[in-house]
Amino acid sequence: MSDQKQRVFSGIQPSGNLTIGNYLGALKNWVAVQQENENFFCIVDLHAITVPQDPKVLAEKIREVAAIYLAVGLDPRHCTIFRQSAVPGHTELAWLLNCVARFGELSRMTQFKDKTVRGGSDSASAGLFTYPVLMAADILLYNADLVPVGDDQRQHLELSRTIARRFNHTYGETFVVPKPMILSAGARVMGLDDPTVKMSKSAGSPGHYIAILDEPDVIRKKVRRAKTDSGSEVTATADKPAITNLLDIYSATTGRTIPELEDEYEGRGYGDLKRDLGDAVAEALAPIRTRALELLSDPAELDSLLAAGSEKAREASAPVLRDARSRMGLG
Ligand code: AQP
Repeated sequence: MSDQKQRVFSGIQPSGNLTIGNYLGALKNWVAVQQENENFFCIVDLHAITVPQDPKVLAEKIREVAAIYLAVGLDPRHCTIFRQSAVPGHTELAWLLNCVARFGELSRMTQFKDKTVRGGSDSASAGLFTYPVLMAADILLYNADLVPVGDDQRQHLELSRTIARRFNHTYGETFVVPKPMILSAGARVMGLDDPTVKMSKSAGSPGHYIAILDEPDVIRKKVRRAKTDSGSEVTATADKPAITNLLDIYSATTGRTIPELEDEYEGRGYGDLKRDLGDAVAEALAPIRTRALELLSDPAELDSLLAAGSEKAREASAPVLRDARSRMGLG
């Protein structure tokens, strides 16, 4: 086996308050794999603007995401942390790949359908429609081997693989075909108020999500108010989507298995589960919150970290972009 490090790429949009879904589905796994790999962790601000953003809030959220990346334990010695929009190669490669991806493929993306259910697709931005191509460009630009994401990104990642293979087939071997890294626990955290929809940071009501930066008492209160199912047994079964979700959050937060937790709560009610889960989540997120707030008190330091990361990302991605251009006859 080669001892060469694998390349890892992933990112989060600065499009709201980062949630425990972003933490359990993505960030926690990034931290777990950072030492053995060469990592590029991006703040995907160009993805955020596919839906309307307040420019002032967006600028603040970019720093907030950088602070959270560091506060959860990403170490700049192992990870290049940077802003997508500071590396023009992302948009340039996205255009090249837009000419490789197919309209029909993009039309089948479920996230686009989900995000346009309310407003209708006619008024959605063209950027929201081509978002998965920009995501493919993000990943392929670094020749990433592994992409640690939550389950909701599975379809987009499959499209990135299709685009890479098609490009390689048409123009010659250029891109590494990336593999998803999706863990079982916490891969799809559902809304506290509605366990049939994925927990999302841009969801309107605060009762829907636990934010990574929520105060411990707010977290306990939100868990206490989370929707439950009929009955009283604490089991992860198909007829109990709300309790299954709470057990999944508990398992991913503490590392304990769901059967272990079911045993522990046998004969006890939902109230006990919620109290202990609220405490466990509050305890896990409290040090992250404290550290993130400390980091946010020095915005210049965060900006300089992001500037250094962007420089490294530009250097790492330039040869890949050059190769892709030249293969297409644009050398
Ligand atoms: N509920 C979730 N459970 C597990 N993982 C999740 N992720 C997001 N929500 C959950 C993972 O977090 C990473 C970053 O996601 P993103 O910011 O690129 O966009 P998203 O997947 O659309 O996340 P949100 O929170 O739902 O954002 P908005 O509301 O802005 O669209 C990804 O790895 C994702 O899988």
